[in-house]
Amino acid sequence: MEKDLLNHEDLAGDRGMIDDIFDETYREKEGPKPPMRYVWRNIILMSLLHLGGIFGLTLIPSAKIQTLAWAVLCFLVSALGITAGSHRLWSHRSYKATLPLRIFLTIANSMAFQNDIYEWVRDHRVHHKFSETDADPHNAMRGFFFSHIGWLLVRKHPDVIEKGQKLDLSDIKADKVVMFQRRYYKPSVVLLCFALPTLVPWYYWDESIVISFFIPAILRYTIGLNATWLVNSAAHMFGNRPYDQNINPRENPLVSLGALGEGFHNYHHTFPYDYSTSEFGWRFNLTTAFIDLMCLLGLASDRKKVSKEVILARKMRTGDGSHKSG
Ligand code: ST9
Ligand code: ZN
Ligand code: ZN
Repeated sequence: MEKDLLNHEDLAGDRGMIDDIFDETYREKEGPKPPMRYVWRNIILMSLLHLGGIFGLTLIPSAKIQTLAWAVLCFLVSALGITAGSHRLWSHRSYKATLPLRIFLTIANSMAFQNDIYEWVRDHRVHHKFSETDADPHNAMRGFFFSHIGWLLVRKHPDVIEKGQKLDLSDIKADKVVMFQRRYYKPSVVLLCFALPTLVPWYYWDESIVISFFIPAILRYTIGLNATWLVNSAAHMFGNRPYDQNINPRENPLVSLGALGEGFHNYHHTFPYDYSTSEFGWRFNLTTAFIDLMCLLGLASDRKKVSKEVILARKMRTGDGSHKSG
């Protein structure tokens, strides 16, 4: 059953938290900003990963077709671990998932290696609540590079930590699957993000170990990261704002295509509790199709959806008018 939500009390009751809703009262501290502190370990590892990804690209013509198909499958599964998992389920509580589905999404999430679900959710809720301020971990006001990858290469702004500590994460702490993943995160990543994608082509169809490592593991991981980061960078800068022209996040169909439906970012920041992150159903939105399939199979339920009337009223009130012509 779809559920239409109108006010914050409904939301708090229904989802168990409202800490992904923008806090209009927050003001950045005045005075000089703290200096950036580089984290050289991350700078070196991210550079090596991207060089490895480029090397993986050059190997594509020599790879077996099964290996390429396997890399695509690994991409899709790991991407769903982020989009349907840490994003729409755990950060926004936009639908409910049964234990078997939560276990699958957690495995997929470790394959995506984007920090454990607990940390991802904590950073993502402060991103929505204090969007485009010092308390936003990937504050897009600091430019494309910072919001894309730079924020992972420096120490966090103290306000991210200060505001993040006040978030309600009780729902996440109560999820035993999430806390189990946090406890065993490192071995789960070694196994699921690197070992499994490498060993399957090498063992089952005699792919060379170099190609097995650099395409389904390294290149697939690098593309997954960049597709995700584009939501924070490109979808905060390029595109229309049909729902709220007073905020920076934009509608970016190209980003949606690469990120399985996560580029409808003006809609998403306006209605973060909508399980579909868009008003257009399955269009450019494999994640919505996946969640709908899970509901059909009885593995998910309680999809939250904003009604057409509420969307239209909001467009008229705060939109940039870009949907009227189209
Ligand atoms: C990665 C994540 O890539 C990507 C997330 C993107 C989000 C996108 C969202 C868009 C929508 C969805 C789109 C999905 C599309 C998917 C498409 C897929 C195809 N609140 O962090 P530390 C405290 S990860 C409260 O070390 P530093 C806390 O006590 C890539 N407290 O801060 C913490 O300790 P603990 C792989 C907070 O020292 C302590 O501070 N991973 C918060 O400043 C220290 O935390 C990496 O590369 C908070 N928000 O270091 C690792 N934050 O955790 C990168 C912190 O024990 N990370 N605290 O509770 C790091 O190395 C570090 O975090 C750092 C900052 C160097 C960046
Ligand atoms: Zn979100
Ligand atoms: Zn955003």
